[in-house]
Amino acid sequence: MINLYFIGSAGSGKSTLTGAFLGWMQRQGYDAVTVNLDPGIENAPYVPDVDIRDWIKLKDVMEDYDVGPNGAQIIAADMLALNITEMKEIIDSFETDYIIFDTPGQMELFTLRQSGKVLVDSFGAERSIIGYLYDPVISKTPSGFITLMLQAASVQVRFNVPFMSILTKSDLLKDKEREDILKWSQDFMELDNAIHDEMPTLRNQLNIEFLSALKSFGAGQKLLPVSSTYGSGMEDIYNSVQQIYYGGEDLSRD
Ligand SMILES: Nc1nc2c(ncn2[C@@H]2O[C@H](COP(=O)(O)OP(=O)(O)OP(=O)(O)O)[C@@H](O)[C@H]2O)c(=O)[nH]1
Ligand SMILES: [Mg+2]
Repeated sequence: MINLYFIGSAGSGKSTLTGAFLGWMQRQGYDAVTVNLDPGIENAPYVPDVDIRDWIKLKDVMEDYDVGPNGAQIIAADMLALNITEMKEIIDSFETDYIIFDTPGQMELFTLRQSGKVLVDSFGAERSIIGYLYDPVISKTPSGFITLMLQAASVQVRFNVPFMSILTKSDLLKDKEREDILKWSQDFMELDNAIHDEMPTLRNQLNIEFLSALKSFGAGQKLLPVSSTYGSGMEDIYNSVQQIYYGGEDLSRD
C-alpha cells in the first residue's frame, strides 16, 4: 500500500488532482482510496472515502474558540494530530493499493505544524511519497519558479520521504511557457541565465552554485506536467510512484 500526498501552495490544484488521479486509477482498473485532510475544503471535486471533516468542522472550531477562519485553520491543523489513531484504523480497514491524500489549502498548515509530520510518520513514512505541486502561474517567471523550488526543498527536508515534482494545470500554459519551465527544471544553466535576465541585481546571491545545491534535494528532478482538466500526465504520476517503490512493476488490475 502506498500513501501518496499531494502538497502545494494554495490553489495549486491539490484537490482537483486528487479527483483526477483517482478517476484515472479507477479507469485503469486499479484500486485507490482518497483521504481529505483539509477541514476547510468546499465543493470537493471528489467524494473522499475518509474525511477530516467527520472529526473537525471549521465552523465548530470558530465557535468553540471564538476565532476567525484563519485562526480556526491553525487550531484545526493542530487538532489533526488528535484524530490520527482513529483515522488510521479506518484507513487500514480498506484493502487497496493506493491511498491518495489531499492536504490543506494553506500548505504551511501541513508542512510546518507538527501534526502533518506526525501524521505522515504514523501512517508509514516508509511507504509514502510526496507529490509536490508547482503552480503554473507562479512557475512562469524564473523568480517564481526558484521560490517554488526552495519550498519543495523545505518540504523534502521536513518529511524526508521520496518526492516527485508535478507541474499542475499545464493546459493553462502556452507551449513556450511550458517548455521554458521544463527546461529550467532540468538545466540549471538555463535557469541561471533566465534569473539574471529577470533580476540582474541578484547575480551575486542567486548564482549557479546556489541553484546547483538545490539539485541535491531533488528540486531539480524532472517536472511532470499534468492537466487535471484534460486528464493528461496521470500515467506519468503512476509510473513515477511505481518506479520509486516497485522498480517500475505494474500493479495487478481488477
Ligand atoms: N485549467 C485548469 N484548471 C485547474 C486544473 N486543476 C485545477 N484547476 C482549477 O484551479 C483551482 C484550484 O484548484 P484546487 O484543486 O481547488 O486547488 P487546491 O490546491 O486544492 O486549492 P486549496 O485547497 O483551496 O488551496 C480551481 O478553480 C480548479 O478548477 C487544471 O488541470 N487545469
Ligand atoms: Mg484543496
